Amino acid sequence: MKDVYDGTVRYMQILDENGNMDESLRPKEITDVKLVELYKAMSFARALDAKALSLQRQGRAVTYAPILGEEATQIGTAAAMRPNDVFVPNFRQHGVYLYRKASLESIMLYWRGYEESLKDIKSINAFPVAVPVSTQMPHAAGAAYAQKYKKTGNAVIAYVGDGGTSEGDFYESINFAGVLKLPLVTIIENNQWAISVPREWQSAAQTLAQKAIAAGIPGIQVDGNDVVAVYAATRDSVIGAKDGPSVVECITYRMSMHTTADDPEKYRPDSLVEAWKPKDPLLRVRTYLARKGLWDDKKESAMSEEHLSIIDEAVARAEEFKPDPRSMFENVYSTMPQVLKDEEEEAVAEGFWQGEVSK
Ligand SMILES: Cc1ncc(C[n+]2csc(CCOP(=O)(O)OP(=O)(O)O)c2C)c(N)n1
Ligand SMILES: [Mg+2]
Repeated sequence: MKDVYDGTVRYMQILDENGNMDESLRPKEITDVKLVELYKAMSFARALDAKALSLQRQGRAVTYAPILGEEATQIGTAAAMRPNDVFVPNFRQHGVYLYRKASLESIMLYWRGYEESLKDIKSINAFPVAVPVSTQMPHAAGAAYAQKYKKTGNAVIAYVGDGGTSEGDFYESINFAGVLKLPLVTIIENNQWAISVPREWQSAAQTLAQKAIAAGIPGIQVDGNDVVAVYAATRDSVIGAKDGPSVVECITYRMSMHTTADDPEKYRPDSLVEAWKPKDPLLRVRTYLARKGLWDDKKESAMSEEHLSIIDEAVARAEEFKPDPRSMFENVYSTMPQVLKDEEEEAVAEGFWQGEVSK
């Protein structure tokens, strides 16, 4: 008998819960000034989250998937992408859309249920939201194949949840990418829950990053609440994508509900959430910046005010939007069946949705 494979998975943290930075691991481009920018971006994502949740509760959004607690995973990975890299989300990456400069109004329209939402994402090299779990992964692998075939030099950064890593689509995609050495970076946003299914019921594997080993590609685990480590790991993967794919597992925590259709109190004791509060991704950056004299309460309240006014303005625009009922019939069939044509005609004639049709 002999060993034929000897694998390890490494875990990286750079900025700890108490705001202490491991300078030896800190990427040089993450200056203190950059850290202020990342802090602001995470704070903006959090402000939007609170607003969207409250709009949904008032019946002003159809549904919403909160990202509370996952801001460092989203902003850190987004910041590590290059302008022409392709971003493939599942359904929880509004923070990434925001950092990549999708319009806020367009994001709000998505959660208001309009087909016209997220139209601007082509210009930022992003894919649309994919609700069927892990179905974005084969698309991402295909997009990575296209990048390689066309020799663009771009990477494709795809997101999948801890739950999504149990799907065949996930394995097939990283396997395909491994064999063909595609520029695919897979971010596992491990928030410890797949609706009501906890991480320990998801897989007996000790880490989700080790799934990369089976595909013959590198996998790393990072503190997903540490924006510096998330950035560093993703940046390494993005740069390494010219030689092949990799997996970055970000260990974070879903502090809120799965979506507004869910009540976590039915299956998750509060004590579990409490235990993660000291690991908050914003808190540690603020502690670090405050210690360096770069942040204080005055700056915090000025920033919050500015963020709220930007958000309120975008919400107002989204609420004024008049949807075209034809939009929900388009882009499904090349030749629409008669029954749908009839429904479309009826919807238009009745001025379905807010009683108005845009011309
Ligand atoms: C193929 C498929 N099965 C089931 C569902 C219902 N569903 C929506 S999200 C979700 C859990 C996803 O968990 P995870 O991948 O960890 O992502 P998270 O929601 O935590 O971000 C499930 C089961 C779905 N959308 N698609
Ligand atoms: Mg999850």
